[in-house]
Amino acid sequence: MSFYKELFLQILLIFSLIALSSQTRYQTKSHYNFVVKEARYTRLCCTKNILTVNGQFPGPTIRVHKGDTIYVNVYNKGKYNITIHWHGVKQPRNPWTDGPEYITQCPIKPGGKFRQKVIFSEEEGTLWWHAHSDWARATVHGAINIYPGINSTYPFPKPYGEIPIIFGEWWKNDVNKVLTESLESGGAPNSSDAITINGQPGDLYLCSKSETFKLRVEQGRTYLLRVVNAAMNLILFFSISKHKLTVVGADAMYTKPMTRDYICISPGQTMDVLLHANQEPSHYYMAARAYSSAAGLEFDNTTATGIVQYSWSHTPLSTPSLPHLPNYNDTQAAFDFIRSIRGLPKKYPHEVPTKITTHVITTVSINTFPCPNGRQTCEGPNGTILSSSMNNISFQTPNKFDILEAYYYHINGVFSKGFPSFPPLIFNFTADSFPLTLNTPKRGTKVKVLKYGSTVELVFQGTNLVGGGLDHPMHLHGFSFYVVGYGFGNFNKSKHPMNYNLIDPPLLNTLMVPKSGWAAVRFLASNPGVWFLHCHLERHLTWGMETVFIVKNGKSLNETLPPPPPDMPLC
Ligand SMILES: *[C@@H]1O[C@H](CO)[C@@H](O)[C@H](O)[C@H]1NC(C)=O
Ligand SMILES: *[C@@H]1O[C@H](CO)[C@@H](O)[C@H](O)[C@H]1NC(C)=O
Ligand SMILES: *[C@@H]1O[C@H](CO)[C@@H](O)[C@H](O)[C@H]1NC(C)=O
Ligand SMILES: *[C@@H]1O[C@H](CO)[C@@H](O)[C@H](O)[C@H]1NC(C)=O
Ligand SMILES: *[C@@H]1O[C@H](CO)[C@@H](O)[C@H](O)[C@H]1NC(C)=O
Ligand SMILES: *[C@@H]1O[C@H](CO)[C@@H](O)[C@H](O)[C@H]1NC(C)=O
Ligand SMILES: *[C@@H]1O[C@H](CO)[C@@H](O)[C@H](O)[C@H]1NC(C)=O
Ligand SMILES: *[C@@H]1O[C@H](CO)[C@@H](O)[C@H](O)[C@H]1NC(C)=O
Ligand SMILES: *[C@@H]1O[C@H](CO)[C@@H](O)[C@H](O)[C@H]1NC(C)=O
Ligand SMILES: *[C@@H]1O[C@H](CO)[C@@H](O)[C@H](O)[C@H]1NC(C)=O
Ligand SMILES: [Cu+2]
Repeated sequence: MSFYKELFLQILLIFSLIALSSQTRYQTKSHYNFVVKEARYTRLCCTKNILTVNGQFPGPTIRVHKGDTIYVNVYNKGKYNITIHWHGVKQPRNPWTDGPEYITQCPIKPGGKFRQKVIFSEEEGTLWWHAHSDWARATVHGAINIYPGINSTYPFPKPYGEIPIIFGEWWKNDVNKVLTESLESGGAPNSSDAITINGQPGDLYLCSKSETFKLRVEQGRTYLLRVVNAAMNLILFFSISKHKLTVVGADAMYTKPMTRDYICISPGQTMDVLLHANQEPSHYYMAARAYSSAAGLEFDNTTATGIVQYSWSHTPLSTPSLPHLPNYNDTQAAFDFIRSIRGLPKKYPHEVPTKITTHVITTVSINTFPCPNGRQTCEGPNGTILSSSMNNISFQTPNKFDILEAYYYHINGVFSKGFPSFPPLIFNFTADSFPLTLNTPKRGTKVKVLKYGSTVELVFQGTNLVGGGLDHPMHLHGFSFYVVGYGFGNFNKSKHPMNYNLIDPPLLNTLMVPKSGWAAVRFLASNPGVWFLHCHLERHLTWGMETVFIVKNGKSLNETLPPPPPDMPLC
């Protein structure tokens, strides 16, 4: 390149940087094209085809301002049925394009297309999108950055840079094979072979070092990490060597700044985290590793790394050291962190429901079905088939038609009402052992119907059935809820509500129900439609740890479900 051309480009760059930094608006788009297709990727010395959006893994980032409405044209150029979900986007009065397969829509078949409207309202911070059919979300996912609205700013000084940190799980084999094999065996699906940070496993895995994710920083600057846990089955600890992490947001709502050595994040959750690059210019490892509380459960026990690389430090003094992470079974460390996240009611006025019209208490359980006569392989514990349930119902997802359209068009036989509001059997949910007869749930497609405007208190009670209990990240579509209480042991409705936090609870869409414990949330049912409620550990979802809330129409037109878009995929 000639000297003058280079000079010209340099000047252009400087001017565009000045323009960018003085700009209060970010670069956003109102229309996106998502082409779902296979692409070849090499990780851990093996090459395989994975399903992607636009050939990218992780997929493209969606950038919007608070309150925007966008359209995403989803083209299915792959071999499988697919749907896309906008995780944590409340989609007021628009369940039609929310995405969960056979819950709100029929899948987009190979060769098909669906134009999905995504309506942002109160969300601000980080969310993500992902496939919501079978296990496709393992590789079909990406971040959503929601910038402050017009004339508004962050509740902290504007960060110098914003970087997505997306955790994933990588299997050497095709994830569809992993799923199919586990359904055929009745046992637990194989653990993943690697954890990834922005698609890369990092230095500690075979053939990965040259592509390790690098975060380049300048000393003295502050960066906003937009952290997404897109892993399938792993709650994760994450930390950066010699640096503190300041959590300022969770699930696209700002939170009271909280500075820690590590974070704990479950599948489905997102966090906005400030990183102050305030150390000696050098290279520092970031690392993510599993938190897995279930006794004896096999899990991916590997460590993903990335590198924080200060500019002007081309020759780091020595190999960087790994940050300290809590032990894989340190429930205390996980919950000390999770329970400390608080809302910011002064800046973002809270309206925590205080008069509750609808109480729902539901167990979340791992279960087993006895081996049916004639079946060859039952590799669950003691020759059973693994399952899971809420209030002892293992949810059977319809496979011919979706619940939302069945509800809207009054089509019988797709779902039934009457999801129980309380556990059908009261026992010591968190005992050390149980009669075997408690292990087997019922099968059903039961939904809970809520009146428009009801104020709901929903308590999740973990049980220790089959395997002694573990944590469950429960996710609700269409709403954010206030997490008003957590506890270990059995929930006691005359005792525990007295200690609820109604002052500054965090407003989340995914919460972690502690191992051998419970968690309570409250929300206002003001979004008519059909909304999925499920564990975000993919294998639990596969086994039936889910249900559906149907919120009926309110009185006025603005509280009523509008008709579906004309191009709803057909079954
Ligand atoms: C933003 O600020 C400008 C200038 O003060 C004002 O004209 C405009 O109405 C504001 N917009 C909104 C949405 O508040
Ligand atoms: C699952 O793991 C077993 C044991 O390591 C292995 O034989 C099998 O091929 C794996 N299945 C898949 C689909 O990767
Ligand atoms: C995890 O892996 C480390 C070695 O990498 C090993 O020392 C430790 O025992 C493993 N833990 C579990 C629970 O498998
Ligand atoms: C965690 O695991 C270690 C060994 O891997 C064990 O020594 C320790 O007791 C466990 N802690 C808890 C809380 O289960
Ligand atoms: C396995 O099944 C046998 C016979 O049904 C039963 O006696 C035993 O308690 C079971 N063990 C477990 C761990 O479920
Ligand atoms: C339930 O079981 C646990 C574990 O054995 C025990 O600590 C607790 O006291 C029991 N609770 C009740 C109400 O019996
Ligand atoms: C679930 O329902 C089945 C079938 O009615 C029953 O056998 C089992 O004991 C129930 N389990 C629990 C935990 O309620
Ligand atoms: C619930 O708490 C109340 C008040 O502390 C207590 O009297 C009652 O025994 C508890 N119920 C159970 C089932 O533990
Ligand atoms: C709908 O409109 C009515 C009357 O105009 C108003 O009272 C109500 O708050 C509105 N509801 C929503 C959800 O905007
Ligand atoms: C894809 O979706 C269609 C429509 O619901 C369904 O009939 C078909 O069985 C699905 N294919 C697979 C492989 O699940
Ligand atoms: Cu779960």
